[in-house]
Amino acid sequence: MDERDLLDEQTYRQARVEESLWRWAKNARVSRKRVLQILASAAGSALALRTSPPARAQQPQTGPGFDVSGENGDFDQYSDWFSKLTPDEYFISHGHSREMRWEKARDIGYTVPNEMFYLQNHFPTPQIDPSTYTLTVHGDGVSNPLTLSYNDLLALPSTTITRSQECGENGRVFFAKQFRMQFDGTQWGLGAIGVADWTGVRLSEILQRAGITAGARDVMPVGLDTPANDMEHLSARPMPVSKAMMDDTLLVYGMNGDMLPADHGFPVRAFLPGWTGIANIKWVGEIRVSEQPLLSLYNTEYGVMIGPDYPPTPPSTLGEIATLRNVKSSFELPWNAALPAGAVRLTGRSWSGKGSIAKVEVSTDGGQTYQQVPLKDPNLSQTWVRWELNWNATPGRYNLRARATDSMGNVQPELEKFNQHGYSYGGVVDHPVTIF
Ligand SMILES: Nc1nc2c(c(=O)[nH]1)N[C@H]1C(S)=C(S)[C@@H](COP(=O)(O)O)O[C@H]1N2
Ligand SMILES: [Mo]
Repeated sequence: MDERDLLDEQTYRQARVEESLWRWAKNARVSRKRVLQILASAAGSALALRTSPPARAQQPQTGPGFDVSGENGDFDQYSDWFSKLTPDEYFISHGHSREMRWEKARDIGYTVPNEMFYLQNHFPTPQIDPSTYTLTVHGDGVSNPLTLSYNDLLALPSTTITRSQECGENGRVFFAKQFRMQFDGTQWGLGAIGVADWTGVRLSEILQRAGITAGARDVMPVGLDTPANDMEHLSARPMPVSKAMMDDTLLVYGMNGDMLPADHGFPVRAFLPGWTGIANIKWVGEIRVSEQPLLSLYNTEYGVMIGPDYPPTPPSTLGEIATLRNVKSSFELPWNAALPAGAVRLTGRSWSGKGSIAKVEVSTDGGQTYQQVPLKDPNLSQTWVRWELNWNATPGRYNLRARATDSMGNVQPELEKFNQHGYSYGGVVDHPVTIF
């Protein structure tokens, strides 16, 4: 491919996809001839890469056979991955990740306290000494490469924003439910989300000081957690310069008024409002800036929506890079909650990576009827909103549903579209409740 072609956004994305396809083919021992066939056929690419046929017409399964309350397995090997305590009272453990228990959100305000905030690590939390820590900014996209200490960062102008952060895998277990097949990876319910006040330096401030060039295309924060012998899993994910230069794209060192906790990226993490969790690289020690497209595992093989409903860009693609998050809702109740009959105050939250929330409708009869519920303040863009409904509940088993619409008009669908990794389940969820 001619290098100049990469200046076109579509070609640029295509180049990433092709690289990723070749890698996939190597791992899966697919012949070169077959890869070329796939690349030659846009429609074929989606089919060839689909590991199992999705049952698209299937209705969601209800009943006791399905549970989001945890995984089976021995997670002892992960017992000291994290620095903070992750008591069962606050978290559902999935080994190298910890999901917030939604019922605990009922007791908190708009933000999630640091000790309750969900966790997702690919490697154990590194312990970094702030007195020797440095951040380097380098690459052919800067004319004045920089090395900054922790104190240098703290001395720069600071900004605080309140925004949600959510893992792209949030809700994965509902794909298993809808499609009745196993989706690999952490079987998250809806608790891989949190809202915090994030304090830090604008990334644009640092890039300007580093003399970002007019031709710079991509900016890639790199995490210090990657083991030296495993560069394949480099904790990094590029963003286009347009996102890096936005006013609310930050290098964060404070969370909810405290120092950023070790598990959440101390001393410094990237924070990209609205974008999928992996974009918020923790423990950033290096920022690469390039006039060429940058690639990482997390914008080629992972972090990519692969499926027949994510149209390939001709001549082919693996799929669509997950960036902005979709609309979701959760009740602040345990899964399979049991509540006494009478006046029940149902509470919950809805959120979107694309805007604020315009409307929430709740059903107590499994979706036969919905009623609109009042939204509480605040209702910040790319954050979440709280809502509640007083329900006069009589004994029986119920499926509660909440369906949100964001300010851009995106509505939660009844069923979600298939994607191979099971990212971004945005469909309306049946929350089982027993009234006794
Ligand atoms: N360096 C580094 N950054 C990372 C990760 C990681 O494993 N290493 N995990 C990512 C993922 S998948 C998510 S969802 C968020 C989780 O952030 P939290 O643990 O602070 O909630 O961090 C992202 N940043
Ligand atoms: Mo994630």
